[in-house]
Amino acid sequence: MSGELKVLGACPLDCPDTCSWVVTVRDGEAVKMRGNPDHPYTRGALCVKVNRYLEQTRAPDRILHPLRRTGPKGSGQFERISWEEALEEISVRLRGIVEEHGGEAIWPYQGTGTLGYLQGCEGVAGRRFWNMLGASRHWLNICSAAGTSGLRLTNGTAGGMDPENFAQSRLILLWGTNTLTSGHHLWKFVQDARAEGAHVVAIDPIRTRTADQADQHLAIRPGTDAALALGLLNVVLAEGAQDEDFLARHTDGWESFRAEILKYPVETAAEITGIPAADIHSLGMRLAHTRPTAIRATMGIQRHEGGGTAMRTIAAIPAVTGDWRHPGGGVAYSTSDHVHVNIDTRDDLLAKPVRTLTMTRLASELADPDSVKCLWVYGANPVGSTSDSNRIRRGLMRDDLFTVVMEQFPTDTVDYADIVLPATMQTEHMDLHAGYGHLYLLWNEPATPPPGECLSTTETFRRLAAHMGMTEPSLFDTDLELAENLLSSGHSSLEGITVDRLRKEGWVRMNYPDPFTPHADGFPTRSGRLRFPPPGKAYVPSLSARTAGRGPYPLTLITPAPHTFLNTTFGNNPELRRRAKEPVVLVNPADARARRLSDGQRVRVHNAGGGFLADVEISDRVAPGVVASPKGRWPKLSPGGANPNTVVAERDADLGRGAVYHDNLVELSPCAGP
Ligand SMILES: Nc1nc2c(c(=O)[nH]1)N[C@H]1C(S)=C(S)[C@@H](COP(=O)(O)OP(=O)(O)OC[C@H]3O[C@@H](n4cnc5c(=O)[nH]c(N)nc54)[C@H](O)[C@@H]3O)O[C@H]1N2
Ligand SMILES: Nc1nc2c(c(=O)[nH]1)N[C@H]1C(S)=C(S)[C@@H](COP(=O)(O)OP(=O)(O)OC[C@H]3O[C@@H](n4cnc5c(=O)[nH]c(N)nc54)[C@H](O)[C@@H]3O)O[C@H]1N2
Ligand code: SF4
Ligand SMILES: [Mo]
Repeated sequence: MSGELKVLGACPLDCPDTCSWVVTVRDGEAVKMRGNPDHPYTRGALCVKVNRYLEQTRAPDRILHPLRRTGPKGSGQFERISWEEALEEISVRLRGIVEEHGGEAIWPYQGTGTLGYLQGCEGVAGRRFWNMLGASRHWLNICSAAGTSGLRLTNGTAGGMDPENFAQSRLILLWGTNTLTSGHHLWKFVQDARAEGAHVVAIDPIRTRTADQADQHLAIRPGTDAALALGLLNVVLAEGAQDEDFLARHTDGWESFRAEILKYPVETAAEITGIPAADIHSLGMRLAHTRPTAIRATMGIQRHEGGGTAMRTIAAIPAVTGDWRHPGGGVAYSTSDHVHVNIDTRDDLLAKPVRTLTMTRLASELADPDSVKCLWVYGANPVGSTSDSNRIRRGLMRDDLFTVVMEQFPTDTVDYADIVLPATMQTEHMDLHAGYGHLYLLWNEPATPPPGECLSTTETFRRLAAHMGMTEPSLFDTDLELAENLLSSGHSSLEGITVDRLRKEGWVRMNYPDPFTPHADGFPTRSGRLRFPPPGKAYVPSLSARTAGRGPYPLTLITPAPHTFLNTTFGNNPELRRRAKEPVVLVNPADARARRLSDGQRVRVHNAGGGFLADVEISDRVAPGVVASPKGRWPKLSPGGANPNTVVAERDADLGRGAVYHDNLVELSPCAGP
């Protein structure tokens, strides 16, 4: 093939912005990737990570062939085998496990490596095949489950504002979200609002790069957000600024919630949150008198024991102020619940109902030899990203466990695989995407053929089904058929959106009005009304909020999104690693002094679960008692071979069994080590 071609695609990563990209293909090779200038949310820019995507597709450590383990588990020693051999060995092992232990002993463990509806966790990838074997289901609670549950309890849906409408807001609360790192395309709309006079407040225990750019930063004590929400609403009530008409028409439980708010005067909220009462009062005054107010809350808030309730109570704010009436008012957490595609996993193929295994409970499930006999990992790197990773490693060492990993790169998880299957990257396979921070559907057309013997997830499962002699026709649906089926839900938001159109145009906005006021006339609950949190349930303090400062592990550790990696994706990219430098832990000067730690000194951050190494960065970006070290490092590329998930416990958040990545207690000890 000669000549130059432009191919439209979509960023597959777990990021709210789901960018539209344009790949230039010259003589069959992808030579350039750019943000699509025509896409209203992408606006021509990708990000520091994905600017290196093409480089990653050609990286020398890319896995290009099926592999079989030759060394001990964990050693990462493999030999190359053919697809035929891999499929045969897998078929024999899966059949044996199903016969001896039942299908539920198989755990298809799928992460957020791609959010594609075909190849990734949002859709059908593999599930029909797993249903034929009666494999366990998988509860992807690792990311946003607590907040989603909290919002659904309150609003009946987690889908709130269209982030583009932030341009019309006049008060913007960036609440537990590091926008400039974890989804920077919103910033343009924040700036548009600012140009019209909007006031921007960051509410975050860390003075992040986003907080630096905001008009005001409130350094909240971790895990106390619901108390702040109640304190702010207390001021709104004192001002008589509640929207009585909206409350009467569209909410349930207002009287008891009002009583709850009255228990949190600003002084009480100040004591709980560590934010000066004057600051809570002045923000409460702004909230009372500024319409529209937009709250951007993403996942940071809910990675805590009380995180589901925090989102639930924050979601009550725009119902009290009536902000949902106005374009530019409300809460934006995730737009996922606005996407009404038809996810047809064919559960009728299951011979009997099966159990659901919880993603963050991997360590405990693997510790029980009767629970899981086959772990099938795809789009995930649990040794790097899942809680309690030292125990996960111990489980993965089990001789009787059959571990298959479908991967692009030799991650720490791959090191424990019995069989590794080479996976395509986004420029090499077809997919359908929606964003969780905007209202567009995107099409990803492959730009090049896969390198080596890499196969897409869908193709791998088609081949495996054929190899195992399965004949159920839906197992062999092509990618285009799967995509057509996804768009066939009949929901009005998808009317007129076809695969053909998406392939031609690259992206299409779903049929929602612009501006979008999803709850101006009520909520998708059974009663049509918002449900305020019940009495006594409006604030659930997190572990750290209850116990920090006491015992052998007095410091609260936050492990937020890193600027240069996306979870552990890109954790092996040399240039991004160079920019990320050595792992650091932010420590307040007072805490450093108390431990006689100096700037740049290497310490072990540890608790009963384990520990990792990082260099101290003494900084007033964190308050006394709080330390922070970003997620996303590959353990084997980190000093000491460990990352923060060694100290993250398996505990659940209060709702949705969400993970508690920012709610762990640690101590810092000097370390002479590597
Ligand atoms: N300490 C701490 N840990 C966290 C968090 C935190 O805040 N703090 N956040 C959590 C969150 S929000 C999330 S979402 C999870 C994510 O955790 P995981 O879902 O495990 O995601 P990644 O670590 O990015 O690993 C994804 C892997 O999928 C691979 N991959 C990408 N595309 C494909 C594909 O098309 N096919 C196949 N087979 N593989 C593919 C990538 O190469 C990568 O190795 O991490 C969680 N971990
Ligand atoms: N560059 C980059 N972008 C990413 C990711 C990445 O790894 N790197 N990850 C992607 C994924 S999987 C997700 S889910 C999103 C997550 O992105 P975010 O939703 O931004 O999540 P986090 O980075 O976990 O936390 C955001 C902020 O919440 C703060 N925070 C922690 N605890 C509390 C608290 O108790 N109260 C308040 N108010 N704030 C708190 C943290 O300090 C942090 O600055 O980002 C996506 N985008
Ligand atoms: S990671 Fe996010 S900001 Fe970067 S290209 Fe992908 S969708 Fe866009
Ligand atoms: Mo996530």
